[in-house]
Amino acid sequence: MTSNESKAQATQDDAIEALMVEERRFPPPDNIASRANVKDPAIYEEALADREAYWAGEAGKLHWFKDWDKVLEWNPPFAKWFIGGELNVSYNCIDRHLDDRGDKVAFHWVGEPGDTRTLTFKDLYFEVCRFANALKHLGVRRGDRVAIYMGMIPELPIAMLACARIGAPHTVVFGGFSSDALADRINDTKAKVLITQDGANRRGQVFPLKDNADAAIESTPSVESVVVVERCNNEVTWVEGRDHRWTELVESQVAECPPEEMDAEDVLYILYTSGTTAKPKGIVHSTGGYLTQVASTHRMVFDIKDDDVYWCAADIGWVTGHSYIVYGPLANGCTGVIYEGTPDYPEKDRLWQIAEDYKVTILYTAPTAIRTFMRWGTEWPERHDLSSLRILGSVGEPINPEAWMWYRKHIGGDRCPIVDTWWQTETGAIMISPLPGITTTKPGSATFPLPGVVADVYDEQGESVHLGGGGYLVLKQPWPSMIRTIYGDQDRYVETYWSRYDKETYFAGDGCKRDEEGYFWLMGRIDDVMNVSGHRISTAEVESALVAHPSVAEAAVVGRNDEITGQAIAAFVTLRGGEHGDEALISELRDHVAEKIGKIAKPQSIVFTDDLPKTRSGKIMRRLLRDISEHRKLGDITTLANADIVDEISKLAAASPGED
Ligand code: 7RM
Repeated sequence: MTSNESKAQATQDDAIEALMVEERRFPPPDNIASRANVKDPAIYEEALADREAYWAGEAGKLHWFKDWDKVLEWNPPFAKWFIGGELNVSYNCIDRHLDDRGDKVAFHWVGEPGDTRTLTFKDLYFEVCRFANALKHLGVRRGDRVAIYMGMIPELPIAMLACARIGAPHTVVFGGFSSDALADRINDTKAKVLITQDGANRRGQVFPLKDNADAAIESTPSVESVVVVERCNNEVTWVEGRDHRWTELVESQVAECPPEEMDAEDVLYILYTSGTTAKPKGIVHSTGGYLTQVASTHRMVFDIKDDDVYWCAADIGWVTGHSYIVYGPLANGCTGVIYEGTPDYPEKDRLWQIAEDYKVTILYTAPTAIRTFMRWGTEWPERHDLSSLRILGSVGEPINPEAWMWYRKHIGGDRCPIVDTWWQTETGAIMISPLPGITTTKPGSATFPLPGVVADVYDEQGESVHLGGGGYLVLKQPWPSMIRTIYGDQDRYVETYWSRYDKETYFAGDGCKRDEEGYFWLMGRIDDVMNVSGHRISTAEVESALVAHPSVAEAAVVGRNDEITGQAIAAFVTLRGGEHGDEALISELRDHVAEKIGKIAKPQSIVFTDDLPKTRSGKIMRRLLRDISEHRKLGDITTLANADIVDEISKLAAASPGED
């Protein structure tokens, strides 16, 4: 990376200035390129020339009970895909693989305490059918909503697939959210049944899911029955008539349950995004369009072969788990790995142990996890044979070039392509990503929109910004797996996503720059963009510059109100391998940022901390750090993964005066 202070293109007109330049490039390795699922770059042109034909071709790889009459109906901002078509998601994920792959492993499951379970597609079929019948027995009918509040155990995907089988939209709530968060989501969907477990294993402790569920249900009149998986055998209170043990329920059910023939546009699920403020949004996903695009992108982006062992290490309660642990991989008949617990239990090499044990070939995780592994040091992956890996993926946040390089070297042995995949709960599936057999990657760039996806970067007025400039990411054409609405709030759907420019242009809310070669560089949420003396600077760039320093593992940067400059840059930094920071390191880091991107981006203050406040899916909560920096009363922190760190950071920040 080079310093680039006087970059001509970064004019004051840019909605967001693009300051850093990345020179490193990684073409696809021959062994991947020569046998890749997608080898011919002409696919981009072909898809662009006839998008509907392209997506119809992808949809045709699924099993449809009834063909669609029309590919797309676009009444902006409302899209319908594969109109008149009928299919069932659970049938596509399970039944149609039974003849050829009945005995193939669908999931290798690893419990945190060390117990394991293997489910073949045939096993999955029996489990899903029996539980689908159990749901029917509890009175769940097509169209009824079912809430799921569980940890990462096999019954979670089984429950989701059972819902899909009988046409009951599910809403999965992160096992780890509070009872209030659970109650809000149940009440918004008016779910009839809640599926949970006695407790969930988390870093050697039991997290009391059933207790939380009981507390939630006190204020959720819609819930008639609660299904409880016994996982931890912790003590729970029991309400006769309302509560049912999973094992007892399925015992009496037959292992056959005809799949409902669903309309392509029927709702598959509702998933709430933990919005930064106010009420969470219930993102509604469809059946046909959704499955088409998750299966298609999973096959292409991860280059899935029949003998792959694919591991998406996200939580199923996050959209990444829905699309790329459950629906996409199973639709492709792919073998997956699911791990119940935390990566540092019992030791910091747990993931590498599992990758070695199961000879994992594809690993998909988040930048926050990668930066945590960097902080723990290379000794942990070095203890294990990771030579089975062939492709690495990243999702959830901008990945700093340094983290990208570390991932490539220390996990991928310098041999695995990295696919940095940009997408959202709302997009349902990956939208911007390399294709591992075609795309030359650059560390930190999600590269290009996938075939069939039309993206652009706009300035304030809605003009496409010149190459080399920064602005706002937009999607200019509807796509099959797109959000259909916000549950119960159509106006908010239109207002949030389709009103910034016009009603045909989807506003993603992310800053983005494009370099001279047209590569997309995602720069984080626009609410996080700072304004320093009139320069619009993305937090992601300053964070990347900090993480490029050898002592730094992770950094979060926010703009704090400043009388002189409008905003001043406040940085929060965690150091690698238990290092401690002092005044000398603070000034070294400030100079380092100045050198990497320019004086304008020099943090005014730097606070060293052991951890950063993060959501459950690992996204840094910059809003909270802004509140801390500006000494405001802190808002709701219940959706935080590590709420205890907030106190510590507040104390440190109070004790640290800013420099000029
Ligand atoms: C899949 C997921 C969506 C937001 C999105 C971005 C950020 C996700 C990347 C990324 C840069 C990436 N769904 N984001 N992936 N930023 N590069 N590869 O994360 O709904 O939970 O979040 O996450 O800001 O808008 S999500």
